[in-house]
Amino acid sequence: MSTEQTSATSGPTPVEAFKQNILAKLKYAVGKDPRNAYSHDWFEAVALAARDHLVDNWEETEAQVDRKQHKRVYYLSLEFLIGRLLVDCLSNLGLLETARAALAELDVDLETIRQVEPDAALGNGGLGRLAACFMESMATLGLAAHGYGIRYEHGLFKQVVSDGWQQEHTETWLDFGNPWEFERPEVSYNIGFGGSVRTEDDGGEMPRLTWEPNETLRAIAYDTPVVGWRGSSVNTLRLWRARAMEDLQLERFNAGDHFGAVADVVRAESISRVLYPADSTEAGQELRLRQEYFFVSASLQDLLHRHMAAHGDIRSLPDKAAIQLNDTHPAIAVAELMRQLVDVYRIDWNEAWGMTVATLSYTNHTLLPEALESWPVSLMERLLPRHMQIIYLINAYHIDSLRAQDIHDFDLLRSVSLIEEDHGRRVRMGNLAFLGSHSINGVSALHTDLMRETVFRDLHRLYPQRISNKTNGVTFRRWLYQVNPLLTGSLVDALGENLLDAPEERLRDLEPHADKAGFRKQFAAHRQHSKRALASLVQERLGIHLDTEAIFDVQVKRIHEYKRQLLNLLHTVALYQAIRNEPTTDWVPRVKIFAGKAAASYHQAKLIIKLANDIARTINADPTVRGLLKVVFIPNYNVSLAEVIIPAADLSEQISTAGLEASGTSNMKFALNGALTIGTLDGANVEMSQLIGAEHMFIFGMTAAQVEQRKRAGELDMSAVVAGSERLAGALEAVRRGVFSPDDPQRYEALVEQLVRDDRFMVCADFDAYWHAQRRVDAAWQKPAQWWKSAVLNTARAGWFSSDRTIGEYAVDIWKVPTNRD
Ligand code: 26Q
Repeated sequence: MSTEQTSATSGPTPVEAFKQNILAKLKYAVGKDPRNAYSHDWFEAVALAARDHLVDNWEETEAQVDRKQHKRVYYLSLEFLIGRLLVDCLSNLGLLETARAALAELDVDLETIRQVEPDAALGNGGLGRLAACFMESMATLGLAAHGYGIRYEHGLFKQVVSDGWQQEHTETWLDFGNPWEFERPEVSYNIGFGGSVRTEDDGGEMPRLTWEPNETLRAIAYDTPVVGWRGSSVNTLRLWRARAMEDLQLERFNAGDHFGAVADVVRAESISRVLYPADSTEAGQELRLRQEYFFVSASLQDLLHRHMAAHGDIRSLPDKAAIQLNDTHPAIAVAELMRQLVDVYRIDWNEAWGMTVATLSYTNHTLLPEALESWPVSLMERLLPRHMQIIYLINAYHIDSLRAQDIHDFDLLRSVSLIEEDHGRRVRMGNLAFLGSHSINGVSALHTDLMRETVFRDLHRLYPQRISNKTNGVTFRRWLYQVNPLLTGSLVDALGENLLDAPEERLRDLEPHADKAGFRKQFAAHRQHSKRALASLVQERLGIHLDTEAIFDVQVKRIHEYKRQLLNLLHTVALYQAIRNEPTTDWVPRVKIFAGKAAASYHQAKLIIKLANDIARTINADPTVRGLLKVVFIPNYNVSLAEVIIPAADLSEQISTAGLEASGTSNMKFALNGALTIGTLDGANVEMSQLIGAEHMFIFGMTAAQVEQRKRAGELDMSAVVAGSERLAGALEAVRRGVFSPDDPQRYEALVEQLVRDDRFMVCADFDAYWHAQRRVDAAWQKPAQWWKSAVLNTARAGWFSSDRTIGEYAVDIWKVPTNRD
């Protein structure tokens, strides 16, 4: 790509200047000499040198928003799954080739030092990665946006696979420091917990209520710059770290209580110690609620402070700030903003409520009932007594207003209440976020429709204007330009350099190239290149050789029953048996690639990982299928591994039970890089099939409506289905009998039993349809002209799935802010 900065008319060349800056950083900031510098020292020096190039624009971006008094956007998220930043930063600044050349002159390979940067894994999966893509798109579109979250000392656990079982190891991304962050000790707020509420008659209309917490800690800001494409605007991701008010209780220490003297410190600082796992069974943990309130309170105090400094009038908040809640995780913001406005700024309740609703908006990411957050009233009362009062009051006013509108239906009132009465009294965070927001959105068309019909059916009837759809997207800078520079080069050659500035529109111009044999050949050659890179990673890490001429059939994502890795594994087993039974058939060589983490306490998911590894070991050791089928489970799936795997995929597995995957975002990344999708009509797959064309994908299986119908009818026993499908029966039987687990033949008995007797995720129900879709894949692969035409068209038609398009929609419909494209 030739997006480099041109040299000035005099002075050193950009490469020379960058090189000198790297050397200066290495010496004066890292304290190393080139002769004894490790890769990590070089990484740090380059990161610091790159950082210098964004600081001016960072200041300028902030100054301009201040000057023009723009409305600001605040994205509140407990997760930001950022990954590495070096190439992101260099590439958006147009410095990638400059840095590469400068390092080459120093005998250092950019690719090597790129690999030593740790992944910032401050998220579990899709929701966290979406937040990271959104941050980049907001900077690219020139929005005055801040991200707010927690600076976890330990991100998502590191997955080690030992004897086929997942083990979790602590992740330590900060061990060698973090050159991207700026600690701001002067930006710090008090955060309270517990205590009581004091009522005080100050002669006004209403008594003054003051929360008097019995525990207070501090939130300290750490800022990371987020550079937009071409470096034009630079936004801030502000992450909070928890600190005790005092590092040491000296009196206790002097009295000899050395551990007791630091107990408060440990307790306070545990709040930002570790990312909470996406595991609903642990959802009731007090620490999680503390994390949620901690970062919400710090963020709201910070943004209110900024608002008052810029505008001096709290009442203009809804005109000057839009706050987006990423799922219900920050939903306590509804009560906290009310508390700030009513108790601190002394705004009257009704006006404060109007301001709160006008400022907040909420994105829902799941319909799974077990993943909907709710907190025991008793816990709320103990930890956040004033907020609990406020929630009761919001609820009371709401129910009153419904009664005033002559709505008395008891079931309806119960379903829209903020308090769940059935399973012990709990606060429903989804309902709180809904009532406290002027906009509620789903993340794909299907998911939004289902939201209207299921979780928020009654609230939607009361507020039919509030729910809208904002289909997810991904940033093309990372998921195309950075991960696939060769393909990007061909696209630029074909369509011109300015493709890079508006790919969501310009990619379509690629369509005619799908009919050109020469272009298809280039496209396929780039895929070969990426497949070789992945094959060498697998060889290095697992000692397994992959044939890069085979179809690379990839399913990488969190392990979850609804995502149906089991369906893919059963297909793998059935294919294995078919190849053995019909050796004369002209089988198409396949490599089945799996990766993904299971929540630590999700036993079924961990068993699925073990099964994948058992199947892989057995099949890879069987000489009868050698060359036709290989299976690998690559440990520790993370953003960096995704960057290697996605451009190397021929086939993208998006096979969730219809109605259960809210959107999916890897589906978009794969299609953008030209993989063909085998998938159900679920989440954003539906829109992909409309925009890309179902004839360029392999769609199969039950629809969401059919799944719903089956569940309602209670038809989950699949014995008859299994009896009617020889292939399915054969695969299940092999797993049940212990063919893949001779060391423990009963290991998968219960798992198979459940698939047959209680097929909640429609694995057996969809098996035959999936098998036949896979045979269509084989047939298509055998017609290369057709396959690569479809591949090119996938890339050409994926433009709409850019997060720039998504953010543009949020900006216009929800936040009411202009973008630099307007
Ligand atoms: C909740 C309570 C307590 C502890 C953890 C959690 C928790 C944490 C993370 C619940 C859910 C998550 C993550 C959800 C998630 O990643 N959802 C995915 O969001 C993507 C972006 O919208 C969608 O594409 C995926 O379909 C959706 O599964």
